Amino acid sequence: MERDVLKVHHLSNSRSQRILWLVEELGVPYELVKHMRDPVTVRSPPSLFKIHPLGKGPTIEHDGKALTESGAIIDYVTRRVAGGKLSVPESSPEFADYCFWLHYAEGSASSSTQVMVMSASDKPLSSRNSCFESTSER
Ligand SMILES: N[C@@H](CCC(=O)N[C@@H](CS)C(=O)NCC(=O)O)C(=O)O
Repeated sequence: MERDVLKVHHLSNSRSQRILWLVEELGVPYELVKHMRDPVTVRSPPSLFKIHPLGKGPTIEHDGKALTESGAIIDYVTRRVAGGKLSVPESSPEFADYCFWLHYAEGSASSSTQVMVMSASDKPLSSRNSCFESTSER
């Protein structure tokens, strides 16, 4: 069965940069769709909500399905699109560590990191361009 080309929905100044990095490292063919944050609210534009009801970056589309959440996207793309490249098979002794790091990033690590990032700037949240702006100022 012929499969769709992977479509990567990239939101400006966001975590979806990591998925672009991933697909470049994997060397898989993909189509890039760019979405710009709303300049006033800094939220995702309506175009991203049309792809998935959460309207988050990153989101991908593949084989007629939209998938969001970076850990899930990394797992899906490495296994299903890249045939296991950069992934770890279940039979490997490193599989448990692989699962831990893949989910720790957006689980426990992300929430505490965001608190630090958000409190590291004197600018009010409403005047920042992205969740990364406070780190790039320093
Ligand atoms: N845990 C999610 C977080 C997704 C997320 O919050 N993305 C942010 C960008 S870093 C976003 O879409 N913000 C725009 C909005 O929520 O309107 C993931 O890892 O994909």
